[in-house]
Amino acid sequence: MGFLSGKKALIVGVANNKSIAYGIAKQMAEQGAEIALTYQSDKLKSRVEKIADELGCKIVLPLDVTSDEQIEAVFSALSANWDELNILVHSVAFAPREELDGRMIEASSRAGFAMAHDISAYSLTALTKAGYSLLKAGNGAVLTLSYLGAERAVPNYNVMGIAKASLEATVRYLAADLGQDGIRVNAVSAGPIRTLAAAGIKDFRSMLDKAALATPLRRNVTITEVGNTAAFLCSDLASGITGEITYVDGGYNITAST
Ligand code: NAD
Ligand code: 0WE
Repeated sequence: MGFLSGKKALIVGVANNKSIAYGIAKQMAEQGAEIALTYQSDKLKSRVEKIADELGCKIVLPLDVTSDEQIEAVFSALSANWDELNILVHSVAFAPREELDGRMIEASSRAGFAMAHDISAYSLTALTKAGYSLLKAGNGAVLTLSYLGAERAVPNYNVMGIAKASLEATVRYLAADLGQDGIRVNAVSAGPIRTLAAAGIKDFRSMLDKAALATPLRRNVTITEVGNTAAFLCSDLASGITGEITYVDGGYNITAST
């Protein structure tokens, strides 16, 4: 029996089998959790349905996090099937591609800032708000994905770093507010991983290789490693942990460059 047996989890952010959310869904399913998945658009529907089959998920729903109507529809569909929600995983980020390339002073726009913050940061509050009663009934654990660019000025990460800083602050404010309801809120700050989101980034391959050399473990991390830590943080094994940012980055964040 796995350490998540009997737990019901909604996982938002699977695009394909390289997604960090897929690594999380797989490791949570392996520990006995029952999983529901969402897909951003019709383009991703069939791919996510295939993954749902593989993981034995019976619930697969459309969800664009910029739509309050779609968010409401997801939780009303969920409450028709489940009387509680134990785990909510938020693994979503987006900024206009042009804003993730070059100098901050040139790449930044008001519209890009608004979009990055809406999709990558506010959506955590929006989902938690809409899922509140189900999460309360299930002593829920909420988990999101961050990156070191939230706290350090990483070249080209630009507006996404600012949105991740907002996301990490959101984790602390939600944790402080929802502790009284038995709901925990945490983040994993992952090292760079080659996913669909990373595929759109210039020179990502050489970034990965450079990061590996500068990392205590001398390698990059995998979606399985992120998935295992996510499964732990959302389980009763982590019942005393809330409001935390846990690094799954091979130790990169503790180093100084020489
Ligand atoms: P991914 O492309 O597989 O996942 C990103 C997901 O966001 C996709 O499933 C996409 O459909 C979804 N998404 C984007 N806009 C959306 C919207 N409007 N509505 C609903 N869904 C939307 O890439 P990933 O690397 O697995 O990214 C997942 C999370 O991990 C992101 O928050 C990312 O910032 C974070 N992260 C990634 C890395 C990395 O190097 N890949 C490192 C640290 C943190
Ligand atoms: O959070 C991310 C990337 C998120 C992301 C990726 C894209 C690519 C395609 C958000 N929006 C978009 N928009 C697109 O049009 N990461 C942590 C991965 C990442 O992205 C970087 C990184 C790292 C690491 C961008 C610049 C520098 C480092």
